[in-house]
Amino acid sequence: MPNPLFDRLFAPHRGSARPFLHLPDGSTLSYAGFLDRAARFAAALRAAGLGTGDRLATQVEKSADALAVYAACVQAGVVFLPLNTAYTAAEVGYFLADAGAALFLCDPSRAAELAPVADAAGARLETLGAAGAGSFAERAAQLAPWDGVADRAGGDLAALLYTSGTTGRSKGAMLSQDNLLSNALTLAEAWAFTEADVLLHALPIFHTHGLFVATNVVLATGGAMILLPRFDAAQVLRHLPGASAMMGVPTFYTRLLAEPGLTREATAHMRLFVSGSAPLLAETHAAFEARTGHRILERYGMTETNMNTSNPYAGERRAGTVGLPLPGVELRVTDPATGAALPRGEVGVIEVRGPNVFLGYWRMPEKTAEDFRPDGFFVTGDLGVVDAEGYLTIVGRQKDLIISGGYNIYPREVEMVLDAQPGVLESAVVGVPHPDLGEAAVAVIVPAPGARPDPAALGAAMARALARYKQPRRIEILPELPRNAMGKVQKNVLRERFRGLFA
Ligand code: MLC
Ligand code: AMP
Repeated sequence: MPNPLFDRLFAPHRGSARPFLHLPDGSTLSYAGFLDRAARFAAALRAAGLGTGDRLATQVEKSADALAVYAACVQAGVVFLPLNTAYTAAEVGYFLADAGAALFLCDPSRAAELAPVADAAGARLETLGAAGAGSFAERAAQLAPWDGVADRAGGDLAALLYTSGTTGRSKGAMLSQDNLLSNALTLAEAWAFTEADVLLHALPIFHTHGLFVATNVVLATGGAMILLPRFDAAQVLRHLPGASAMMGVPTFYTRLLAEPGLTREATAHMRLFVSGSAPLLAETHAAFEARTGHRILERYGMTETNMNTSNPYAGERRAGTVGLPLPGVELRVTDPATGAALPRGEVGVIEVRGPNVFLGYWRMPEKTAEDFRPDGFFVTGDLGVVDAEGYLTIVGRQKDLIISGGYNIYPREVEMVLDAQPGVLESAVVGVPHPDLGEAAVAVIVPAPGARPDPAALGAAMARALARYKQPRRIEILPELPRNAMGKVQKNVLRERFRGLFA
């Protein structure tokens, strides 16, 4: 039975003794071993009653098993929904309910805390820990590997990745098999990946970058990955000699530059460094080249669209730009007011169309309709300009969004938590430059008349509601927020005022 994603990315490796994952404990998992693990998980999914189109949510630590669950979902036709390990129980509860997840896998250490939210959402809870621990892994170990493959079409849903909305409510981006497969094949070719590659993988695997860009490109070409639990500059440097390529967010590169061990010799055997998910400063690009001789290849993507543009592998990599549209991706820049296409050289909203662009937002037809043009172009909300040679530069964002260390923070979501606290009249959350994270969130609070909000209480309220990375690094108190004639909060004024906070 056809299942394009499984048939192309996974099935060709069946029985292969080639290495797929080099793990932190020094062991190596072959493709055959990985697929056996996945097939046992697929059997466990089926035994739990999950079938094609059902949703499986995971909030688990990065591991070979966590990746094998992704493979199992593809094999069994189950929609994969990975969640950031930093999400609080309150955040997780929303995703489970909104997605209608049938099964939720969490780390054994958080089972007690998360059981009530899984229960409330009607999701069955199982656990998955490191190295075969957890009820789901134990159950799978008892089962024979499933040797079937679910029947899926290219247009069928493969994954649901949540991305926050400007209204504060997260939206599930529906990614089809074709969305993921087309992008994996395009990137593998554009970046010249082969089975000889070893990718140093230090990104989280619950977002597009680490999950689809990194993992699918390797699966498509049969190379291997050094799977590190998280980014740690010293650890990355230790593992570089065994790698040929690395993908990271800009913070990876600024942190590596702070290490004296980052030298031309240490990176001599590397053939490619890729950056994305947030703007890479031209000075970081230049500093990295001066130290290592490597010109970082910057690309631009989004959860909803996978990767859209990339600097060329063989041609000129222009610092400060995100390169050219990838093959098969159409890109235009339009007037934010009229939607009319703009000529090269003019700044406008970036719109994209192609096999990489998602199906729409889960159970939000109005929101989906709002973000697509009638001719099928998706409005990214990023502002950009295309130069005479076709290179795209991202100059800003139309959407109110902070990108901190490659994670998105939607100010509205944080403001809603702050506004609900006693003594807070209103709040505004803005992103200001941060040397390590690119941008960091700052909350500006206006106290209610006569009130003196307690910063510790505000911090505690945010810790209950929001993942740590979303919690503002600073809370500033002002008597009022700057507003324009229409009464709209002038966030640019606040950004200017606090731009030196972390300098
Ligand atoms: C961690 N913290 C963050 C943070 N990451 N705060 C703000 N922004 C972040 N990105 C919190 C921690 O919880 C901790 O809290 C404190 O900040 C300091 O942590 P740290 O030890 O310095 O952080 P670290 O664990 O090293 O993580 C930093 C990081 C990580 C940059 C390595 O955030 C990371 O791996 N980012 C990659 C994100 C990513 O993959 N994005 C791709 C999205 S897909 P405390 O309690 O100690 O104060 C996408 C599409 C595309 O965007 O185009 O790719
Ligand atoms: P996410 O919603 O997490 O997928 O984040 C997608 C957003 O990250 C995009 O809409 C851009 O704003 C931003 N982004 C991704 N890659 C780049 C890049 N290379 N330069 C600047 N911004 C980027």
